[in-house]
Amino acid sequence: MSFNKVSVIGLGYIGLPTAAMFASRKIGVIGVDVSEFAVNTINRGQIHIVEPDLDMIVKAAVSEGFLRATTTPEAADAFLIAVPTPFKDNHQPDLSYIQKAALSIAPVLEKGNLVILESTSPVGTTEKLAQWLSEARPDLSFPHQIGEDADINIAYCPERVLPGKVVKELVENDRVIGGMTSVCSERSVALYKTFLMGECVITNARTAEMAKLTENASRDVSIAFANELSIICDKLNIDVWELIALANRHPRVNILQPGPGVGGHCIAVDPWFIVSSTPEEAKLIALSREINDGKPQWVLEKVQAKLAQHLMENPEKTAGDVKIACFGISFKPDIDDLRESPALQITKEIASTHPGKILIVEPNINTLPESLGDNCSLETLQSAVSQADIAVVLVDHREFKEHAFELPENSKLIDTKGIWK
Ligand code: SAJ
Repeated sequence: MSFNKVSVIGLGYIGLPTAAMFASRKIGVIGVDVSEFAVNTINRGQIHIVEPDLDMIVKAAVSEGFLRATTTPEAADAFLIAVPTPFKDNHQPDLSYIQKAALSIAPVLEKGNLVILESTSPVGTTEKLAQWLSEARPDLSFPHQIGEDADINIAYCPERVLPGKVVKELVENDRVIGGMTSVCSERSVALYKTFLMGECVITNARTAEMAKLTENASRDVSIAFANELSIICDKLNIDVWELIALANRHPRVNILQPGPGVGGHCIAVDPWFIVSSTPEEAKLIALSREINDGKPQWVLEKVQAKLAQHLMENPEKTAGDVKIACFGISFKPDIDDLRESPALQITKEIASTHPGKILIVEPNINTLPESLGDNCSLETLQSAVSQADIAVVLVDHREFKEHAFELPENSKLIDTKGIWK
C-alpha cells in the first residue's frame, strides 16, 4: 500500500498544491505539465499561480528534493490527473485534456499502479479514462475488464477546495473517493491519508463524479435564487440585502448573496456537465445558469439608465465628460483571479461603449489586463471615489467594506454587492 513516488499530471490551481502536499509529507513527487514556463518556475522553487501560503510549501518541497517538475511523464506508484475540463461553445464538456493526460501516462504505467482522476468531470468519464488507458496498454488489465484483480487501479476523487483557501482546505476537507472497485478505493484512501486530516468517504466512481457536479450546481442554483430576488426587489423598490438578512433569521432559511453574476472556472462551468448528460431533466440547473449568466447584462442596463439620468440632471455635460468608476474586477472578493469574472466582463463592456473615462479600482492587481482599452486607468480607492460620476461596485473586497465613502454630490451609485448602499 505504500507510495514512494507519486506523479501529478497538471500543475495548476489544484495539481500544484496537491503535489506540494505529498512532497511536504516527504513523498517523492514528479509534477508533469505541458507548460515549460510552469515547469521551469516550479523547478526554481517558485509558483506561477497566486494562492496564499503555497509559495512557501513549494519552495521547501523543491529545495528539499521532494518535488520535481517535468514536461514528460515518468514511472511512479500513483498518478493523479488534475487537468482542466472546460466546455466547448455549445456547453458540451471538453475531455481532450484528460484524454491527452491518459495517453501521456500510458507508456510509463506499470502493474500495481493507481490512477486517480481529480478533474471535475461529467458522469462516466472515469470509465472512459479506463477505456483509453486499456486501449493504449493492452498488455495490462484494468478494473472495467476484470474488476478487483486488475493490474491497474482507477478511482475518481474530486477536489473541493476553495480558491484562496486551498492550502487549508486541501488538508481539512472531507474527500469523496470513488474507486472503480473496492481495492481502487482502499488504495486511494491510503494515498490521500498521507496528508489528509478530513475523512475519506467511499462511493463508486459515477456517484463521486456526480457529487462534485452536484456541490457546485447546488451553489449555482442558490446564487441564482439570490440574483433573481435582487432583480425582483429592484422592481418592487425593496432593499434585497435587508430582505435576505431578515429571511435568513428563519431557522431553516439560508439564502446566499446576489452579485453581478457568477464567475470563476468551476461554478459557472460544472452545472453544464449535468445539463449536457441529461438535457431534458436538468431544467432548474440550466435555468439557474441562464439567470446567473444574464446578471451582467442587467447590471449594464442599470449603468446605461444611471448615465442617462446623470446627463439629464447635468445638461452642460456630454457622455464623454462622465467618469464611470468600477470597484473590483476579480471574480470574487480578496483574490487577484480575473478568470470568468462577471465584474471584468461588465467593466470591459462599459469601457468599449462609454466615450468617457473608466476609473478602475482593484486592490489585488498592479496592472490592468490589456483587453481593457486606453480609456481605462487603475486608480486608488480614494482617487476613484472622489472623481466618480457613476460608481459601480462589482466586488465586495475587504478594502471596500472597511470604510464608508462619500461619493461626490450628484454622482450615481450601482452597488451590486450591497456594501455602500
Ligand atoms: N457568489 C455569489 N454569491 C454568493 C457566493 C458566491 O454571487 O453568495 C459568486 C462569487 O462572487 C463568484 C462565484 O459565485 O463569482 C463563485 O465563487 P465561490 O466562492 O462560490 O466558489 P469558487 O468558484 O471559488 O469555488 C467553488 C467551491 N464550491 C462550492 O463552494 C460548492 C469550491 O469548494 C470548489 O472546490 C470549487 O468551486 C471548484 O474547484 O469546483
